[in-house]
Amino acid sequence: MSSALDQLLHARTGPMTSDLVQRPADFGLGQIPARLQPAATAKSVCGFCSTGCSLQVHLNAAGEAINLSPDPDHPVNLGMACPKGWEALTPLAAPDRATVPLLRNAATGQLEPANWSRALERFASEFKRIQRDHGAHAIAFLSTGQIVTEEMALLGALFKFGMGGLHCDSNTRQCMATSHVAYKQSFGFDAPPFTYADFEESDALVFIGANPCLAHPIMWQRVMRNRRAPEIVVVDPRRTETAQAATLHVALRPKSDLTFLYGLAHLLIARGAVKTDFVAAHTTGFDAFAAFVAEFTPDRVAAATDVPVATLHRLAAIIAERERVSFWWTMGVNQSHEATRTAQAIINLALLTGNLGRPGTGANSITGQCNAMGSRLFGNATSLLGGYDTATPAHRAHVAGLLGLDPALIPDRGGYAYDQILDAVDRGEIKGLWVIATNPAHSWINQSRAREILGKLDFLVVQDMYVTTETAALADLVLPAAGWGEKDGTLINSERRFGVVRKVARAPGQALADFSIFKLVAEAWGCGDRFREWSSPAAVFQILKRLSAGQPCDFTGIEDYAAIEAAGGIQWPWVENRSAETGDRKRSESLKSGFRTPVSGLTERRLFADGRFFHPDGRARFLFDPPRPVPEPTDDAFPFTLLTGRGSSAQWHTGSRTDKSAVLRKLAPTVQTVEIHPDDAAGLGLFSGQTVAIRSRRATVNAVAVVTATVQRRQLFMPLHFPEMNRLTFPAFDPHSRQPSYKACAVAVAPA
Ligand SMILES: Nc1nc2c(c(=O)[nH]1)N[C@H]1C(S)=C(S)[C@@H](COP(=O)(O)OP(=O)(O)OC[C@H]3O[C@@H](n4cnc5c(=O)[nH]c(N)nc54)[C@H](O)[C@@H]3O)O[C@H]1N2
Ligand SMILES: Nc1nc2c(c(=O)[nH]1)N[C@H]1C(S)=C(S)[C@@H](COP(=O)(O)OP(=O)(O)OC[C@H]3O[C@@H](n4cnc5c(=O)[nH]c(N)nc54)[C@H](O)[C@@H]3O)O[C@H]1N2
Ligand code: SF4
Ligand SMILES: [Mo]
Repeated sequence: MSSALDQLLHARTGPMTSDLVQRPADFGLGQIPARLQPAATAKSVCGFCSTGCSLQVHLNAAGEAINLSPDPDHPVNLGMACPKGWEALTPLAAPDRATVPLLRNAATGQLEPANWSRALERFASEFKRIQRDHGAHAIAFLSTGQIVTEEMALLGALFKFGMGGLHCDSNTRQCMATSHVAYKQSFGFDAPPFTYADFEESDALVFIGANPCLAHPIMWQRVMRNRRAPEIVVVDPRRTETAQAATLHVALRPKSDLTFLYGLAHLLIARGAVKTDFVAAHTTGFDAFAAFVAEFTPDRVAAATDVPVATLHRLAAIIAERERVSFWWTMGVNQSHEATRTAQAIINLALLTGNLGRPGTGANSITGQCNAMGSRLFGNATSLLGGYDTATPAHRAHVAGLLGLDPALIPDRGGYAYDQILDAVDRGEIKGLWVIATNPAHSWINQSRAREILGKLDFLVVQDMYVTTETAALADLVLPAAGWGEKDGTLINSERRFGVVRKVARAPGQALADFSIFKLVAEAWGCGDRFREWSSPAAVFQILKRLSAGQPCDFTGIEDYAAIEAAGGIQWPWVENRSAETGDRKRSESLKSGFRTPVSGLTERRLFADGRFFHPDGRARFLFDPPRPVPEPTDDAFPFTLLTGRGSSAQWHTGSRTDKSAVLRKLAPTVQTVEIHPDDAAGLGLFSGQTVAIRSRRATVNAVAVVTATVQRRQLFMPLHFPEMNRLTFPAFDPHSRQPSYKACAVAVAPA
């Protein structure tokens, strides 16, 4: 173990990615100091959002990043990047980076520096003591959609097959659990069907609960390249940046989407817009669905959603008459008390109109974090590695066989979801928690209770790039992690595309890649032997290929990282022996012409072109349930609905990375704001710039008022990027996905 540690710490000063780097001709920049002279360029996929933009990182002769620029020749971003991408290197140099392990001194209550050996020894001894005293499942982890796939897979495998744990989840629960469950139930596998070319090839794009102008700016640029004069429909209670750019904005009542979507299905069926051939050949359950939506008459739907009957008809006409209709959804759908059925109501619209598997169509969930898709496939939280089912003995045996493990090591049931893990901590059932690359003491719902619960743990380990996060402040042990740009591995973007991230900078002090930390924990635990083959991210990539073989996500045709880079990323599935039919020629033609053209091959592919879904009968399912009332309706005491979400393209979640950039700080408010309608502001005597108090049944939080008609009357909007905000939110969850309903609770507002 100490020799493994020595090797790792020593390797930190070893070679970077220089072997993979292209050496351009001399730049002729003789006056510039050597360490700032560009000597070479590496490519790396951006580590913020799920778009997966490719960045060119310019390196000095030592192989260290000097600066970066968007990759001009990449099928995802076509030479563009948003402010976060341009600033991706800046957060690495922040002064609050975690540089050594920190252990809380029981006597003083302070976090104090410790060496890695002592930190790892404490980690193992505390977690083992907890297991001895309270049972094997009294430890848990909460992880992320923001580390590389190889790290996610190693973490899940180590925890379950090495440490004997069961309960683990990630921030993907806050974000993508709904899409995961909705696709799995409807299509038979968690499979977003689209490719980004679909943004450019639609005749109508319907965005539901999504604000891509701000949350996915480069995807939005792809929409702007659409030359088919598309209808752009935005379904969002707020008049967002995206809604302002739309041809039709449907400002529905918050959390009335399910009724609204059933109302659209009703109208489409009434108009005879059902693609009966497609429905008959490729789906089941349509008749029951048609009978169910018969009751969702326009008058009833209008009353329940505040959407005028004429608007319902107009949107139904757009969907019925346009040849290629694509539906896109994000957090306005996924974060709801009835999120899974809402996502499936969108899927149902695409199924009944036959808008799947063709260019410019699809029921398309846009993911959020850079590797949300990796965590959905290889996080090991909700399903076994590669999308296998934990409860099926044959699947467990298969996975164990592929990993060379005793099948008895593989748990025979799924563990708790995120909220259930916290409840178990509250009850005293879980005593040890390991938090990796997420900041629950800011981002989890109903924050006052969340922080209280974290305080009940016997031992909290936080593995992060920074020592200053709200969660690190509560930790008993902080493990210093390398971040994006300081390690290698793959990310999977929203359109199922693998991209490679490269080590282009050295992590500060003794910070280590999460991969190395997991390996060291395995050694400290005494289960390192089970993970000998998991020797490097590149080696794990080969294991993951094996796990994917024969699954819908099969990517056995991708040779290695270099093949991914050469192709500009590769979408799953990409099956062995098909690598020869590359789309390379078409790709360069379409890039040259300045337009994307529908391509099939290595560069871009969509799913379900053959109409075969992943259920054993090959058919997609129509799934539905009656809408339910919102969990916390407004009343006289709390008359406003509080909406929450992204506030600017320059801010990322809890701000731990983006707040470190002076450029990004200039592009966004640096204090908590709240948006309020002019009529409400006038009625309450509030004005822009004034500090107001937002009160819910759980807490009161101050914010600076922004008076604007982008929110409707009796609605407020607060960005999630400031730590107090989630003290207001009401803990409601979707029953199928257990995703929190962050976007609706009842509040009051008054001058502070
Ligand atoms: N700049 C930036 N970009 C990001 C992120 C970031 O933090 N900063 N985070 C990334 C991540 S992880 C994610 S998941 C994505 C999220 O991306 P989005 O989902 O697009 O962002 P949000 O602002 O959370 O929510 C989208 C919209 O849902 C609306 N909404 C609220 N309630 C309802 C409702 O009941 N019905 C409907 N139809 N709409 C509703 C909100 O008004 C909001 O405009 O962004 C990713 N991109
Ligand atoms: N009210 C409200 N709350 C929300 C939402 C909302 O819309 N409204 N959205 C929810 C959604 S969709 C999401 S995804 C969550 C996000 O919530 P979080 O995951 O809590 O937010 P981040 O700020 O992205 O936290 C990531 C952490 O990982 C660290 N980190 C970054 N890279 C690495 C790495 O390589 N290794 C390690 N070890 N650490 C690293 C960062 O420093 C940071 O502390 O927030 C959710 N919370
Ligand atoms: S759009 Fe997303 S992936 Fe692209 S540069 Fe911005 S944050 Fe990075
Ligand atoms: Mo997210």
